[in-house]
Amino acid sequence: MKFAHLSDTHLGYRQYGLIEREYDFYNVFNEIVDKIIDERVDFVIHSGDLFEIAKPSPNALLIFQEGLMKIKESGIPFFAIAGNHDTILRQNALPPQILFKKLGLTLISPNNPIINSSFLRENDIFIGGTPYISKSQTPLLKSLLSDLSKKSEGFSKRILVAHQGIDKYIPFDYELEISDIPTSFNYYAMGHVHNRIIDDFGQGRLVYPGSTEIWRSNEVTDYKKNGKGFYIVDTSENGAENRFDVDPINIELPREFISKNIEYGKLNSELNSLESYISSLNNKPILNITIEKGNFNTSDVYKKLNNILSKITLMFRPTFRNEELIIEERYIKDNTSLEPKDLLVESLKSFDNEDISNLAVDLLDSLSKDKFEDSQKIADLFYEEYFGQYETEFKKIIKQESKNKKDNKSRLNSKTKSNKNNSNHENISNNNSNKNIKDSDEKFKQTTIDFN
Ligand SMILES: [Mn+2]
Repeated sequence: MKFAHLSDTHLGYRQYGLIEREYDFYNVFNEIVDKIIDERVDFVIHSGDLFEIAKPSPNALLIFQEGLMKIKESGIPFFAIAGNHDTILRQNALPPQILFKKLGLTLISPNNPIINSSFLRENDIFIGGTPYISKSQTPLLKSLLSDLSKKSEGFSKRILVAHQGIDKYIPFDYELEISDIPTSFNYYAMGHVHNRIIDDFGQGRLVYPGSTEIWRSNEVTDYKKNGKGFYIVDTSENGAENRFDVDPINIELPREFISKNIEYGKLNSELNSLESYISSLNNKPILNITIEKGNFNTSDVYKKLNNILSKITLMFRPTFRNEELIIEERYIKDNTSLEPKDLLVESLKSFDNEDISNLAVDLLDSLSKDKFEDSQKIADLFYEEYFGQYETEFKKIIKQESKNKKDNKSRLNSKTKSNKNNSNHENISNNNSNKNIKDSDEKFKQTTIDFN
């Protein structure tokens, strides 16, 4: 048995507000689709953050639709869960993946582990998982994981799919401690962490395929070390033990992220060599450039950089460490640069929260370019991520009350209800009556909504 595991494709993400970056994410995804088909896998697992936002643009939806259709035409089932980016923290909200049910995508939910498809049954495979669950709901997450562990008993190949941070790999922002995770699975198909991780855990392997493109510039280091792409997982049938071999399939990213420090005294020669290096590239790079060591007029240097670099890079971000200014800065605070971005990060240090710093930098960036719509989106996303859960706490109380009422009502209808509970997703999706559409809604309330 052989499957492809990928995650965090973030389709629709327009990094730095640049349409070229949006297309980079699409191009990488298309390449992955082709490679998945070439590999003749038995199925695909996508561990969340398929799209950048929970209400993707038609462009992003179309790219995914085309890719998924190719995969479906090759007879390959596609299993997915919703990540934090695919989740709207609102009652009755459905993840965008739901749109692709008839094109071969099956959403995995805790109540619906994948065991019924004929291929999986033949091969005695259990695939269970949960969509992203926020930190405030960790007890629920833990209990769902332990339920899934119980449900998987008796299957010979047990796969868990989740989109969560684990303290061992992401110590400042996680929902699960490694000891919270049941050890009974053979393969932990994880998403959320954007670096690539393959670890031994429990009775198998714990794997984060990482993001498929550079989503934040701090992912460059891992890209250079471990590459980006997806994994092919192969179980050899040799011996009694269930061995899951994990092989990376690397995708060369369309565009380089270059980080360059130049001493002011060597500005001209260094710029020349940088220019000739960039002209050897297929696509315009993103360039972070720091000019340091020397007394110089910042705006003169900026003009020079702009003349040379604006044409040959997709974007360049200059930082100036002018010695004269640095001396003055030391009176303010040691090692502080006068870049607005750095000052902002410095002044927000007391929050000790990288997300808040990122939010501020993103807003500074988009607002200074008068991108008000983008800024609003950035702020909305942050709000939903951070305060949606408090809002939800409040809603939970209201919901509990209405649930009590409903429970009373459903006791009266227990006969019909139990029939419905036995019906699987397929039955529901094939039936177009209003009643069943509502029922399918209800199902998602149990899976996605209760988690928020
Ligand atoms: Mn992600």
